[in-house]
Amino acid sequence: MTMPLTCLNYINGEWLSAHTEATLESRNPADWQELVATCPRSGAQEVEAAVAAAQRAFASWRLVPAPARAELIYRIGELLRQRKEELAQLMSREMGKPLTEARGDVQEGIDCAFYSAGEGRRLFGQTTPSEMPNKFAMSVRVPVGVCALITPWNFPVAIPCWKAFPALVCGNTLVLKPAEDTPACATLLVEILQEAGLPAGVINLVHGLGEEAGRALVEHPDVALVSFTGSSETGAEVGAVCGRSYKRVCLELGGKNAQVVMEDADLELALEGALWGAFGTTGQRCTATSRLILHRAIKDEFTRRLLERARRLRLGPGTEPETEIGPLVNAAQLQRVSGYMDVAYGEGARVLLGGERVSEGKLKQGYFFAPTILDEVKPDMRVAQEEIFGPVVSLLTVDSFEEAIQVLNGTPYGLSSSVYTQDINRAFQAMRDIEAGITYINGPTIGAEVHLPFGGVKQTGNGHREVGSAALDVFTEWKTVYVDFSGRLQRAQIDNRQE
Ligand code: UN1
Repeated sequence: MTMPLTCLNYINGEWLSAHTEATLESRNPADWQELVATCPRSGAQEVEAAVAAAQRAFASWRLVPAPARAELIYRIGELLRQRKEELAQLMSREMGKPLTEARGDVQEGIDCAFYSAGEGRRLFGQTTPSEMPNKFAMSVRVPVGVCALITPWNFPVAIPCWKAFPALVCGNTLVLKPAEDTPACATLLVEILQEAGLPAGVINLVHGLGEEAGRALVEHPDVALVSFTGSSETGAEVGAVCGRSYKRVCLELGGKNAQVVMEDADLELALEGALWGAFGTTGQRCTATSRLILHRAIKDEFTRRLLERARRLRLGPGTEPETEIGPLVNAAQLQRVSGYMDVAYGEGARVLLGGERVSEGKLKQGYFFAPTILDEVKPDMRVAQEEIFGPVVSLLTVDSFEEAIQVLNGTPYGLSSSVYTQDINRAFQAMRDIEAGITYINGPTIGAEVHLPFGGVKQTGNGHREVGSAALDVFTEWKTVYVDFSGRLQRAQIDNRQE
């Protein structure tokens, strides 16, 4: 067993403990006896220091030319590449995802570094002719200021990276409050940012609970922007606080993503997609497939094959190479997912597979939950409407393509979606009519790439998108500049009108 790590806050270029002695523990969810790390349980005082440091650093960081800021992000990308395996191993121990997936998580961060760094030489604005003679008109992007990044445990490297790198290239300074379940991943990531040579105060790290450190950060008057990924309930609260204090806020919240399988689909392909989408990352992705909407003509055959394959999925610690499904992240999530089984029984759904914790042999000290398939689910049942965030998929039966789209759209969320069909007309109809930020044709609901916008509609978000060039719209303000070189007062809308 490896010695537990002592994670510290990183404020103004220094590693510091909190003012209080209180610490939080990060334990391996595959074996809760193993303490992976401890971190400070920070509060308002640490947040105050971190925001002040970010505020001071902003004065000079915003003036560093964007291509020079980008050089540092390229260096971060290189360092992440060198330390990919170390980060992946730590992630797998700290939050449980299988190593192959943990490597993918770090890779997403690397991709994001190189993509964002490229923006250092773009960050395009616009020029357009003025309506007045001898006058120049343009718009340029300027940084927003101190940004608070509040990130979840399910992508402990990718999500902080995809928020931080575009924000930094744009000239903002940051305070990162990572999830309390993954302080070690966040600490190692910030060490890499430090090693790359980011000036003191440009990135600050404050560990702690959402209710304490997170709340203090969101409420802090010098924070100009909050980028939050988490539950819709917390997101609504974050949004309300930001609304009252005129902060810019970007919310990435829940999902109830569905995969439709039509009667003309390539069933084997749809099956692979369903298994990966529903059970990959133990269903703990906001993009996870939690509903399978099956055309009646293929329902029985598809279900038979799904059961056969899902039954064989190997549960285990993420660090073991043969593991396909890791544990849930903590006791609270185990309780939440188990609780939904009571809901499912109560509503009259049929549990075809799983439905319970698995604790045999070496799994006895872990938060393992069996891959679960619920049948006879009706669109309005809670298990078909609410985000469960575990390896649980609900089967819904439909009689037509129109009904499939209607059922797919019939939840308060709208993140990811998928349709398996060979019919090009249906594919295009789906792309047009599905209410979601992301639609896959003949691919599962998970697997977004970092150079395209990521985010959702309805209660999944508040109109913003992460990554891709869309991230620039989150992390910059437009400044419109008019330069009048006529040497006289020119009144727009008035002096150029004869009538
Ligand atoms: C998330 O679950 O919050 O598309 C992010 C995917 C990943 C990102 C998921 N690339 O599943």
